[in-house]
Amino acid sequence: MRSAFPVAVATAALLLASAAHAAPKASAIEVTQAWSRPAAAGTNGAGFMTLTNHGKTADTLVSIETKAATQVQMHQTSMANGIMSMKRLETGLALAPGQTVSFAPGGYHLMLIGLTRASQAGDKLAATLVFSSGLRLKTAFVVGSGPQGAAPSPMTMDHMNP
Ligand SMILES: [Cu+2]
Repeated sequence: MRSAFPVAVATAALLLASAAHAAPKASAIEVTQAWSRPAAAGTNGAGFMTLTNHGKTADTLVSIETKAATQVQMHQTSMANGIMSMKRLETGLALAPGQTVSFAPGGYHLMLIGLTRASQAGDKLAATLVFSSGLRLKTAFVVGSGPQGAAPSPMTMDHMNP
């Protein structure tokens, strides 16, 4: 039975392929309330959202991919002695099991550096959140849907003079 080996190999390949294409299991990380502010093309925008880790293992948001900006960085705004400053989260943002982290004005935010086009209220900036586990979470930042609606962003101006 010379054919037994090739058949076994083919079956194994098939099993691997079906595993890879299995319906994506419900993601352990949930992203909610993703929003941004209206901004002009070429300027820097900010993205906000809430992340919840429903899983049993820690994961880290390591990068954000989007066609809406030339680069996306994770920043943290902090206030010390009345002076606001921002620092880049170089190693990403870790989420412990059960932890919820909000990106919100005055705290964590995504810097959308070099917006590729103007965005106005109602637009959706599609993005993919990439985690250290390999999880890729698609989301959309809805422009003008945040707590301050379509109000202009004082933070955007801060970002022009980092
Ligand atoms: Cu920033």
